[in-house]
Amino acid sequence: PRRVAPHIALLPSAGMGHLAPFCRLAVALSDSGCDVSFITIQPTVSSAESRHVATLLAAFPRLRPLDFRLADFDPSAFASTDPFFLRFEAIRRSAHLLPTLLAATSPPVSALVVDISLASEFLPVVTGVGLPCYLLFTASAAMLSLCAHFPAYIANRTTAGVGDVDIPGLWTVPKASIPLPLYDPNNLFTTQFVENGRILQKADGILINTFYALEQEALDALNRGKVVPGLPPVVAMGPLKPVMGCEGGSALPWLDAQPARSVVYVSFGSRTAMSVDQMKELGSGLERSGCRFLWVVKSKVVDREEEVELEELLGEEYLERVKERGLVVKGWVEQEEILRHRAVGGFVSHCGWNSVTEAALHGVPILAWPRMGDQRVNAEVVARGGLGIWVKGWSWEGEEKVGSAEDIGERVRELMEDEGLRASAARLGMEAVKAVAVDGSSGQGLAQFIGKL
Ligand code: BUP
Repeated sequence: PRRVAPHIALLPSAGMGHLAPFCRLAVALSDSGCDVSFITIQPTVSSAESRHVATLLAAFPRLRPLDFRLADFDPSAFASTDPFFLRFEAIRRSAHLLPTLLAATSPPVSALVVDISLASEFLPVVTGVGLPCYLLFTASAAMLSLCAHFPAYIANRTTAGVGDVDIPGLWTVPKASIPLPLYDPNNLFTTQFVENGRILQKADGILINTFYALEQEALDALNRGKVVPGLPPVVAMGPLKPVMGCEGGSALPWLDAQPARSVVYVSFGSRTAMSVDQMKELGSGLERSGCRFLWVVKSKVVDREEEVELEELLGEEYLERVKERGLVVKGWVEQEEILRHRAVGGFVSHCGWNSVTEAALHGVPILAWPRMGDQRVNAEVVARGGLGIWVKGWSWEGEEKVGSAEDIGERVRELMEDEGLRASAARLGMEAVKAVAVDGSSGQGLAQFIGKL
């Protein structure tokens, strides 16, 4: 009998860091012959997300959009919470509405892939209607190890609060690298994180956007039952290939005019705001480095609130002084096109996991400046994996202290001049390309996942 293509529904969560890997997975599955439904939730928190979804669906009309209307949610009980975490909660509390949405699809859905941040609420609902439920973990395998071990850590700790966390089979994550919200057991994010960590064992599989050459140790520890016994298969599929080109090519003509590998690209991701003081110090560090630079500036957590002009943030004089060597832009750029560009030779990054995987895919060395959340855990992966350098003293969430302009300038020069680092990042880039080929470890991971359905 002719085999029918599986129909896979994908449920992403809030924030570009969560949305981007789902878009990539959707296209990879569809390219492999699967029928794909892409669950969307409107309005999105950031405008970057809504533009991204619109572009995806326009570029790939074979993906079926499924509009998920959330239940009413009153965020007032969580006054100072991050807007993205609040949206996670709103989606989580709408889990009971999913079966009705799925019931309306034709052909019937054969499996769900759900974002890790939604796991503990959606997994029981999905398996309750008899469907296989896979999770997509949107950060590093090292971070997945922390997530899987954290419930046991909390249950067995002898002192209140959080200290260094020794992950069985991997390494010790020092207290300073633990995401800040996890220090507080009553934080909304902590509750979600612990509940999601507890339910991992019940999933049919855990998909992850990483690859063996970068995270062999963590992937082996997870799959050999060292981190937690009884985990389902953890399937590395990365680096998932970026899928588009939406807009914002404004930096490209400038890049085209620069010599090969002469430009350092500077970005702290879509949701990490920087204080004005910190930004000025960074600006002056970039100037001191003497290197050419392309710097994407962001001063608000949610892009819809971004109002201040660059001149106001950095001063007209600064912009005038650096204009021969530096392009400073506000708003969205097409990061993947930039990292792929021959003029780019280094990346000062907050180490959001998508950024790390994009740099790895193109063999661009990273100077890690993690600022919050999982980013220090990811920065450790970058440093251990030979993809970059990490200066541990620079400021972190809630810290006023800044990396000094002098120090930043020196480290940026080091990033751009260290031949050994350039070679090891390039090697990793070649490994990444091999991994995602049809017969590579990640290509095989994807094929096996589809095969099971
Ligand atoms: Br900013 C920016 N252009 O201008 P991360 C980001 N991106 O293409 P984050 C652009 O958004 P979390 C821009 O290439 C990556 O795919 C970038 O994801 C793209 O960090 C994505 O790197 C950003 O994971 O999310 O946004 O801080 O904190 O959830 O990891």
